[in-house]
Amino acid sequence: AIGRVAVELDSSTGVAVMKMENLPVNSLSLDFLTEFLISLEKLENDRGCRGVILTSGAPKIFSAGLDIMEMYGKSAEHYAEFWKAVQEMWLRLYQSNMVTIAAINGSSPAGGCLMAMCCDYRIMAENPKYSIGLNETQLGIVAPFWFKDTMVNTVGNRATERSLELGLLYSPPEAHKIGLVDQLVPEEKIQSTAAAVMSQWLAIPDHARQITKSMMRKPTVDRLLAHRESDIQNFVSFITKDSIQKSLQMYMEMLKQRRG
Ligand code: CO8
Repeated sequence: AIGRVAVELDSSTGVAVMKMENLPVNSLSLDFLTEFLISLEKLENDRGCRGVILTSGAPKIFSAGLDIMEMYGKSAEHYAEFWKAVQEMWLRLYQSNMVTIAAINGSSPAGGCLMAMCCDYRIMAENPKYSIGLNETQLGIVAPFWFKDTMVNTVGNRATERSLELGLLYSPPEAHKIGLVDQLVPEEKIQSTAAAVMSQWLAIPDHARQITKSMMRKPTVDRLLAHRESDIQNFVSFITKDSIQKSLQMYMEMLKQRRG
């Protein structure tokens, strides 16, 4: 471990807290995704672990989503490798046998929102400065079909259509209203609430819950598995376009200028 994901497993409860610590904003770089996957896999294979609370150690940010620098000015081979890791993260998290709860203690755009949506339950801190959503179109890029599917499974077709076309980032009350998050709590209560919700979920026999989860999610997973290679090719050919590279560059500049 390189130290970008801090894992603490409480062996008396069987609950692990996975804290993302890829400072400053928990962007999902290739290195970070690799470490995240190793940590998740370890817990998945640990019979003593039944539930994971996913949260952030970065102040005010849950995750800034995919690392834009991984999608800018690199080789086609690099883009393909990066995209494969993003797919893998989604596949593992969305299908985890463990109970997964997102304790969203900061902003969560794009890939950050995707990670949260992969969990079984979402609790968000009710800080009005935080926002969550799939804002890809605002960057001039398009969320892939399996991001879209994950959102449809979370909030339904109409809310997803509007969200995705406009690239909406929701405040906590708005996110709660459309069902993008399940519960809002004051920031200082987020970890204790996650632990309490976890114990409710763990009261259900694992086996029955796991089969049910798989029944709900497998068709969505199978759709990516059937098109995994073409999805990588699509990403590479899209992201290497001059116009898309230009959009990303302008977006990065806008992020920098917005500061201060
Ligand atoms: N990737 C790389 N670097 C980032 C990212 C990111 N996603 N987000 C922020 N940073 C950098 C900033 O550029 C800045 O760098 P520097 O210090 O060198 O100037 C540093 O992190 C800190 O950022 P801010 O100063 O902006 O910090 P704030 O606390 O003011 O704001 C936010 C934090 C809210 C996270 C803000 O930075 C933000 O909105 N970031 C962009 C988030 C975003 O739009 N992410 C989308 C990524 S795309 C994605 O996840 C899905 C892509 C789907 C694939 C598409 C197929 C083609």
